[in-house]
Order: sequence, then structure tokens, then C-alpha cells
Amino acid sequence: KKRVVSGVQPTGSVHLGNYLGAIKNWVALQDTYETLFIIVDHHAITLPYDTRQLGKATTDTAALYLACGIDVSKASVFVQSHVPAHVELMWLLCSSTPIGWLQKMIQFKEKSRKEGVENASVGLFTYPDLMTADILLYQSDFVPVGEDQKQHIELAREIAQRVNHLYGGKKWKKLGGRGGSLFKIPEPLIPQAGARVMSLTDGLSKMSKSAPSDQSRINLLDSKDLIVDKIKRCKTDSFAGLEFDNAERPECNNLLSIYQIVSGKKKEEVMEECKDMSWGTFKPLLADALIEHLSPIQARYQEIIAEPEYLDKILSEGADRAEELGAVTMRNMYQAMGYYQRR
Ligand code: AQP
Repeated sequence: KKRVVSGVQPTGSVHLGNYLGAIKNWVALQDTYETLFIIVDHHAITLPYDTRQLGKATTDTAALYLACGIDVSKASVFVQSHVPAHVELMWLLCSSTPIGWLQKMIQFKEKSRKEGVENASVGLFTYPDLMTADILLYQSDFVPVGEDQKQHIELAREIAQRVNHLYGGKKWKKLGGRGGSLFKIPEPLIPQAGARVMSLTDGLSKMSKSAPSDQSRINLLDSKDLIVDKIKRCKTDSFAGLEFDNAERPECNNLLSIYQIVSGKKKEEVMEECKDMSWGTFKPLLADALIEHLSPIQARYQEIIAEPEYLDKILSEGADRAEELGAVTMRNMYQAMGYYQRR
């Protein structure tokens, strides 16, 4: 079976962007592929964070994966730090990554802007190498992510090719290995709809955990009242009627797209239904569709979080499986890179 790997950081709360851009699409993949879904806690410490929240955000994110439909009889769910090979592989990959490649990463530029590059952590800078390790450790074929992660996947592909070239093939064979490639070259899977969910307060910025205003996002665990309030106050425009794909109306396109996905309707259907609507009519419709879609997820989340032993068992089994798969890659990498093996 081809393998699929993806993850979400346990920072703040999981929002509609994480759900529509990533988690919702994972559910459809678990029947066809061998899937590993990770709570990437090592990534979450690359920006200043609250140590009292990290553990809770980790179990919350895991519970939300399950509540959104990840089925552990098909998929492995685990915490990144529970499988030390992620960091180990990252170190090996760092030595094959030119600094210039990391300097081109848009996410680093954006996330270091606030504190300034000089003050940003080395962890934030090398984040793409850790993400590359998350993917390559399991010889992943596909990585389902939102549009914002496209550049990081492209980098992962380049690093994989470089390591294959530097250490694979005949050189590896001479060291007693099987030869050939050390890594599969992963491909991104970016959804057609939901790849870039925008902020509720600015249709030109992506919905994000780190945006200071909570009004800018719908969190998966927001109460009904909060969802109604956020939609009521979200940014709109003063054009007549509603439409998709008008560059002058980014908020309109975003809200219609969200409505389309959560209601499960086709784009044409939504166009027809909403073309003559006013914001006053559309907003309650969108809030209701969101509440209807998120309520069952929230109910399942409450059941799962009430049984911490169950969640711990799943995470432990997931980490066991991941360790087993990752060990193969690590053995090959140490061999191909010429390390002296412990006997
Ligand atoms: N707005 C979005 N639309 C579609 N997909 C999105 N993703 C994130 N935001 C959107 C996708 O969610 C997955 C997990 O994201 P993450 O938590 O690992 O990374 P992130 O980019 O840090 O998430 P945020 O919420 O956007 O946080 P900040 O505030 O740090 O920028 C990924 O597949 C991502 O594509």
C-alpha cells in the first residue's frame, strides 16, 4: 500500500483552515492508503509558547483527529516527540541542506518578521528539515496539506533527491547496503476546495492559529453562540448579491467556499442558491451550516477526551507502529552515511 503522512501542530486550537485544508481530507485517504497522522509537538516549540498548554493542546489535537473521523483501526495516530527518530533523522538531513535553501522559505520569513530574523530561534529556521524528516522517515508517497505548505513539500523533495544522490546508489552498496534510493520522493496532495481558508476579518490573509484576534477564525471547538457571533461580525462588502471568484471580493469568495464545503453542496448549487442573497440572509445560513457540520465533531470530541486512558493507548500503539516503520529508514541512513553501528 502507498503511504500517506501528515500532521498538525498542537499550538492554540485547531481551526476551520486546519480542518478543511488538511484533516477532513485525511479521512477520505485512510481507506485507500496506509496512513500516519502525527501531532507535531516538536514544531510547536519553534515560536514562543505556553508550557502549561502544550500537553493539553497535544491531547486535544489527537482527540480532534479521531472526532473528525480518523479511524485508528485503519490509521496510526501518534505524537511526534514519542518517536525520537524524527529528530535523529532531521539532524542527518540538516547536514545535507544548504542554508540558502532554508533562507528561501516564505514561512520562516513571515514567522520571523515579528521578532526579527536575528532573534528568531534556530528551531524556526530548521523547521522545514524537521518536517522533511516527518515525511521521509516513513517513505511517504503522499502528503495531504493546505496550500501554505506547498513550498515545504517541494523542499522535502529536493532534500530527498540530494540525499539519494549523495549517499544512495552504488556508494551505499559498497558499504553493504542494497543500493538504490534511500528515500521515496513524496508528492503533496492539495485539496481543490479548502486549500486556503481565509481569515474572517481579512479575506486576503489565511485563517491562522497565530493571528492575534480570535474573531478571525472559527475553531472546531467554538460554541454555537460564538460561531453565530463570529459570522455575524465577519468582514463583508457592499456589492449586490453574492459570487465566487471575484478578485475584488475575497471575503465573499471565502465565505461562499466555506459554506459550500460544510454544507456538502456543489459549487454551481451554491452559486444558484446565493446569487441574489444579501449578507443578512446568507450569514445565518452559513452559521447554521457550520454548527450542523461541527456539532457531531464536538460531541465525539467530548466523549473521547473523557477517556484519557483510551487516548493514551491509541497514541502509544500509533508510536509503536511508527517506530517500527521508521527504524528501517534509520538503519539504512546510518549505514549509507558510513556510521559505525553499535554491536
Ligand atoms: N487557512 C488554512 N487553509 C487551509 N489549510 C490550512 N492549514 C493551516 N492553515 C490553513 C493546514 O493545516 C495543516 C496543519 O497546519 P499546522 O498547524 O501544522 O501549521 P500552521 O501553518 O502553523 O497552522 P496555522 O493555523 O496556519 O498556524 P500559524 O498561525 O502558525 O500560521 C497544514 O496542512 C496546513 O497546510
